[in-house]
Amino acid sequence: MFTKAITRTPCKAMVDGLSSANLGKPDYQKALLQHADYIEALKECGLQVTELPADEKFPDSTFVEDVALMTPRCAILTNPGAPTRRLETRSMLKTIREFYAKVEMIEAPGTLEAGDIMMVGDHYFIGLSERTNRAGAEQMITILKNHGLRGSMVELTEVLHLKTGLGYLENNNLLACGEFLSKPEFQRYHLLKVDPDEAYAANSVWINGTVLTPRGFPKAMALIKSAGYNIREVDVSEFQKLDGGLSCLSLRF
Ligand code: CIR
Repeated sequence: MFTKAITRTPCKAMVDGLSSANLGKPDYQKALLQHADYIEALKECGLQVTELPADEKFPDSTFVEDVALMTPRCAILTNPGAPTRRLETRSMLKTIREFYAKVEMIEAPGTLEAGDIMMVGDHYFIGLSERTNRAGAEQMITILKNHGLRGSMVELTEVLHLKTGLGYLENNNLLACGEFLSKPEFQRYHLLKVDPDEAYAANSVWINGTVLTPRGFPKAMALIKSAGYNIREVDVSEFQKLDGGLSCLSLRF
């Protein structure tokens, strides 16, 4: 069960955030409303939410998931692979120290963004992507080991982050699409196969028994419902325009 979450209000500069989506620029006012509803959904799932203020220096800073990994034993500050995001970690360090006595760090030449990490119990799958390199993943595995946890690497080629195409919903249920459907390491799970035309919904998030799903993906919603979950839809269209999914908008721990 999770009890807490950290979010950061989107900044006006988000309209210039990194993107490969080709969906146009986000509407800032709409993004603020969607973000407020996202926080509401986290609270409905029982989380106490720490809301950090907008930081205009970093257009992508609302995607807090990428700059830290929160485990039950320690927190790990990452070293984002995107140069424009690297210094987002500075202010996050101060925040996570309020919650964790133990804070570890990923250091250059290692790069890692925690959108590339999926937790399954005490095992952490780490995607090797354009943002997370082998040195970063190796450092993370060593840190996890030192805290009695485990990690392994997964090569990815089609999507930005590991969790762009995967979402672990607990109880052995794994939402997956595209390149992840055929990977041997995921065959031991009950795969909930997301249609390619609804791939964005593979980034749905389990929080204390409820699954947060993006609005507008009816087939994926039916699939998740059929596995027995309560669903809370959240409209995150403005964040999708920046390649960001539901999980990216919070740190949950
Ligand atoms: C970026 O490219 O870094 C942001 N525009 C989106 C980050 C999304 N984060 C995630 O998938 N964990």
